[in-house]
Amino acid sequence: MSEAVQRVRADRQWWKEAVVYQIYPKSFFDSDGDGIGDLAGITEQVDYLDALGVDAVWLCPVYDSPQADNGYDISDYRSIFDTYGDLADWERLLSELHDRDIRLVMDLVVNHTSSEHEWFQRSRRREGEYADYYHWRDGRPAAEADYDTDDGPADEVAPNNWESIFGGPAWAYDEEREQWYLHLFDESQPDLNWEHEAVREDVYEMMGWWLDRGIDGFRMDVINLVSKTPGLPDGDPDGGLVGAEHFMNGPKVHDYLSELVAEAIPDDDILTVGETPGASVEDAQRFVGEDGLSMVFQFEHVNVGHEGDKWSLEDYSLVELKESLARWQNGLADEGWNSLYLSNHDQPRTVSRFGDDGRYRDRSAKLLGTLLYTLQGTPFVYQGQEIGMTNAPFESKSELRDVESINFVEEAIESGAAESYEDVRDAVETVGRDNARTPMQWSDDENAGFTDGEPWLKVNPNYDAINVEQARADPDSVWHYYRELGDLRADRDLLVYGTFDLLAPDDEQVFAYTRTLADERALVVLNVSAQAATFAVPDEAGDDLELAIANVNAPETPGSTVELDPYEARVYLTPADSTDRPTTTNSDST
Ligand code: TEU
Repeated sequence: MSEAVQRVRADRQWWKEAVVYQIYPKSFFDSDGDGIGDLAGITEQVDYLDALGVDAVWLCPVYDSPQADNGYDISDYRSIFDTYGDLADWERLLSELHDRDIRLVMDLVVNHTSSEHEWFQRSRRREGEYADYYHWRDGRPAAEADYDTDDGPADEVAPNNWESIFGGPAWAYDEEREQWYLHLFDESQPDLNWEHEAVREDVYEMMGWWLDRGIDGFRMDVINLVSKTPGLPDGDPDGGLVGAEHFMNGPKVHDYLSELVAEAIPDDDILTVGETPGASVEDAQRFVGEDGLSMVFQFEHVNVGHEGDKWSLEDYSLVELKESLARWQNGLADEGWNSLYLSNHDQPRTVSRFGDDGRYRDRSAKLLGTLLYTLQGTPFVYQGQEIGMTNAPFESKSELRDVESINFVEEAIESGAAESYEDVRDAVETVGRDNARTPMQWSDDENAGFTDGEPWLKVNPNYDAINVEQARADPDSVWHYYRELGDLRADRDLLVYGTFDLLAPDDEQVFAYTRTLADERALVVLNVSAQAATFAVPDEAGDDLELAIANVNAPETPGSTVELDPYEARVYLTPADSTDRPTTTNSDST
């Protein structure tokens, strides 16, 4: 047995071989007709998840919350938001998932709480140890500051010039405590003071409470923001998000993360995926190395084309995207493990962002699925991605629900950068988070079969053509293609543990790479453009490659030159033993 296969055997982990399905509970399935998804609704759809072949579910926050940020503002970590149900509903979901060998990963939001959380209420009243549970500071005399805040007492401004990720100052004044508190997100999401040991102990105890109830892991919200530079000094006013150098990957972030893993994670069978905006490969090597996380969500590839400004999105350069993904593939090949995602509840829909949600929606959705399932790492599929759901039209500001997008529109109009919503509508429809949050499209029934009530957020009007019922009835659909990709990946360690090598890095149309495990090889060729493309198969791709899956009718063997139609995707594999799957061609209807 080769050394490579021995290493695979040694490094096996369920979460490396798993496909994880992300559920945004508010938009998945409404079981009681109030227009809002709920836990019983997810439980009703567990057979759907099983049929799709997912191995784990990442459940976005379902905890008690005033929902200022749709649950990422938690007021009680040990109870369920009543509109979603109760703990009994949650336990039923867990057991139904486990009965189908589907694991459950909960969202851990501990960089901040809701301002309605008991900890914050006691902190603003300076009650005992809670007094220091958050970052409280006196204001700065306005005369001494080169920035302004329209909150707080006259002649006083916020303690420093940091900006919130949701826009505006990162500080709010609290009348009861007569001090300012830090909030890197909405002002109803005060940041916890991780310097305070009692805070960390409370967090670890809470994590233990959920682990005792049988969960299989945590997705950790903005976990690399928990350490701030002591003294909370001003940020570089010209540095993009002002202050980020003092709260992204802060001085003690590795101390806190390795302590969290040591104190709260019993063993590495528990999946821990840290969301780490602004993390580099080198940061990630420490997060998944010495700190002990299973993996992280990095943002480089989803920021390609943004040039540092969330709301301006140019057509992305494939060469840039390939360079970034290849650097992470190679950067974490030996040290740790990659997470793989192309969208989530904060990002535009995959096919609208990286593919073509018009003429080539079906084919490009399959191509992006091929990329997600054949890179090295754990694929995360966001609800609706498996049927090729797209971004949605938002005709007016009143249709928006996302605090970040609403803030953006209001600030643009207040600052005069925009005269009306129309001036920023394109930006909202291209990158706004509500795109990802429109209700799941189950059928062409009213409200896409999501609810019998009035949906909390509009349903994408294209649900009559794009929905689960239609997709499952069509063997050539994106849904069935995702299903087959899952089977292929489950069948071949090569696609899980094989090393990654990028081919033709400067090709502006074709994304091609090999995966290698001992003497087994895979060749993946993707034409990520709406024009035909030619790809010369290099010798190192080797011969005896056979077609394993493609999104158009493709030749059984690659030959020396591959002629690719627009958004054509092919995966060739060297024969493995009897477990190798017969060729599957999921020819499209373009
Ligand atoms: O997101 C953190 C984060 O990076 C996002 O705010 C992202 O930068 C932005 O939305 C992109 O538009 C996490 C959660 O995923 C997000 O839903 C929460 O709003 C946020 O943290 C605060 O908890």
